[in-house]
Amino acid sequence: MQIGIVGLPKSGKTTLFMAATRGKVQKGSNGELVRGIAKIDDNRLEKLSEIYDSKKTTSAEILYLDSPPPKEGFGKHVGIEGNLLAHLQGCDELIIVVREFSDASVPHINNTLDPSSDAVELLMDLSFVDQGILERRLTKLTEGLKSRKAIDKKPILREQDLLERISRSLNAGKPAHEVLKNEQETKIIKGFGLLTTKPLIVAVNIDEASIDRSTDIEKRVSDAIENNAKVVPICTKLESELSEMNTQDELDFRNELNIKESGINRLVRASYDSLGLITFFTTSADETRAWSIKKGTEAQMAAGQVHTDMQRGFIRAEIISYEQLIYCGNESIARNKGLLRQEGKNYAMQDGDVVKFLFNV
Ligand SMILES: Nc1nc2c(ncn2[C@@H]2O[C@H](COP(=O)(O)OP(=O)(O)OP(=O)(O)O)[C@@H](O)[C@H]2O)c(=O)[nH]1
Ligand SMILES: [Mg+2]
Repeated sequence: MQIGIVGLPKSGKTTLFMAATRGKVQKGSNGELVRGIAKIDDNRLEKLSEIYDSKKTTSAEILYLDSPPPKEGFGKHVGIEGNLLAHLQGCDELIIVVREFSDASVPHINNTLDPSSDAVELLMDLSFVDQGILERRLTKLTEGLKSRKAIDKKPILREQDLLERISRSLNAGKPAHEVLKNEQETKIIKGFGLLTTKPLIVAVNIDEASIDRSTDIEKRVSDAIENNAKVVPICTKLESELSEMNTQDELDFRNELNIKESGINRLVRASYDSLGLITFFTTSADETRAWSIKKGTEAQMAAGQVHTDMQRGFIRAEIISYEQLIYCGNESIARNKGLLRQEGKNYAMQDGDVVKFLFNV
């Protein structure tokens, strides 16, 4: 899974990116965007690792991509195009960063401070890109229609109708994904890389002083956008400072500031939800590890995440839910109680499943 970060210049994209990835980033070569891996915090992982006395504990991960500052320097808002567009098209989700923090030393591109209107502007940028893609495709389809026999025109006309509906919806400020009625329509537009078919999150980069008003700010921005994107207020500067501390200092600091949950965790959770992801665990004395997969993924496909051999030679999966395992205290008690289920290749994995894949290659 990869998530692209977009936003107006100096909105705090890189600060959010550095906080989410705790600075573990790779500089992109050849005009590639900067990439970084965010580890997904999950309390369950440590507990499982203790039960199995694992040597190593590995979190699930999400890849973030940071949009670069405009080549021309600050001052002109350049749209989404070229390399940036190509990278964003390859993302599973986009995060739009809008600025609420005020800082005289960091100018705002529009000389305003209005996260709602910035969010609307960014959503319009995404729609504009999609309109361009649709227009080019519609022109091609019209050309194609001229040379076809009536019988061959049907699929083209169906596609044309769909693209025109999407285009009208975009004009009304609504994202492409709201138009799609069934699997078939989703399939037709799959290869086009429309940005507004992707789940969107609006991260409002707030001042530390605004933390108490988070709920208000969230509601205001949510109301302003004609989009069901999830809005997450987050103080990126503070989060980025906290992410550089060791775990105990970070915890003490959060308690002092009365911030119960890290903003980055809330953001990652929002991503998880909008991408429809769940977590399953594999455990052994060597390693306890969390994996993220789409809700509804079948056991054999899930096995493929761990190792292709496990998918190829899949026999069955031995599964217990995290809650049941914790309740029992360890695996042998759970086994004696008959709580380890044997599931076949079509079993739909559930969040919190602790799994052993049995396979034969
Ligand atoms: N006071 C304050 N400054 C912030 C906050 N968030 C970011 N900044 C500062 O704003 C400046 C721009 O932040 P960046 O994260 O680089 O913004 P960006 O969107 O990546 O900017 P470009 O890549 O240049 O478009 C930096 O100097 C940050 O330290 C905040 O919440 N409060
Ligand atoms: Mg930046």
